[in-house]
Amino acid sequence: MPLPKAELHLHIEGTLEPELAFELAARNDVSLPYADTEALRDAYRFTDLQSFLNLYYELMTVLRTERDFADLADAYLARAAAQGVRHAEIFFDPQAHLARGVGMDTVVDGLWRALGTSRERHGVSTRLILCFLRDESAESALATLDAARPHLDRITGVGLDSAEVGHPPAKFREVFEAAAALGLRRVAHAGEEGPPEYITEALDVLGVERIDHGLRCLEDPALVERLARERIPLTLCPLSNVRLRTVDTLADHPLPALLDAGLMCTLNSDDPAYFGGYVGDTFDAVREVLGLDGERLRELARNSFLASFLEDDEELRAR
Ligand code: ES4
Ligand code: ZN
Repeated sequence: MPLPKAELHLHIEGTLEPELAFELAARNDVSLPYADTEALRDAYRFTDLQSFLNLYYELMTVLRTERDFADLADAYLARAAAQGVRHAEIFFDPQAHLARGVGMDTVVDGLWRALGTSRERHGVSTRLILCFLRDESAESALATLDAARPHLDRITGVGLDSAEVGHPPAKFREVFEAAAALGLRRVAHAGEEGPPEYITEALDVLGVERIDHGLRCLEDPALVERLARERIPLTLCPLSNVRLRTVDTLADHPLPALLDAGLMCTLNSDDPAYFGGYVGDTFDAVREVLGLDGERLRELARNSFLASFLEDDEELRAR
């Protein structure tokens, strides 16, 4: 039996497996510039975040209908459940779809078809987190939040993702303020490729409750101390860091140092279809390669529930 856990850093578009991508391409008459799933998998050799994002945005063009989004999310939830996930807080990137003429209704209604039945079908409770693309404008983020207004009963929070360097959190002050005023929870990717200052800015300017990645905090001891003191959760994604060359190998991953520093760490899969594993695979890999013992692994699993947006009683039932 895998450890029961929550997944807090998961881009639903990043769960698009090659087989489903080709199936949806055929269903929607979209042509992909790859001969077959093997040729596509061959393209999964990334040098940095941007090289991955290029493929991520290209492949998601096969997602066109409500049914596509429902199939995508359902496939993820089934896989996650099999690896012990009891609760998933799921990112989605509406701007990437709106830009292709796929409406907010299609995206949210489609995802909700799967999320709304996930508890019964997979035993996994869910939350939806709308991410703004930080390499798009602040105005576009505001327009996206506006477009999401009819769906806010199904959206728990907002996040910030895509190409980090050159797009500091402060660029999105206004939209995060608006989101907070609407009662939305806030998270942001920071310190993945960007500097430690972006982590501080995400906390102080955007008011985020968790930091997605946050690896580069280690370059600033005072920041590490603050994150530990304030129990700010980091949603770490070790397999992602290896594939995007943020760390050389998994054996070099600073997870042990982050835990030793007293940080509230969680383990997550980020874009599992692209990075070689789901969250259970991530737990297995850090156990094998980094030699984390059972106590440390249980601490990581427990942190995932504590850092989640579940309310107390619901949290206990999910465990
Ligand atoms: C992402 Cl790994 C990562 N970093 C930033 N933005 C993203 N969107 C999807 N995956
Ligand atoms: Zn991410």
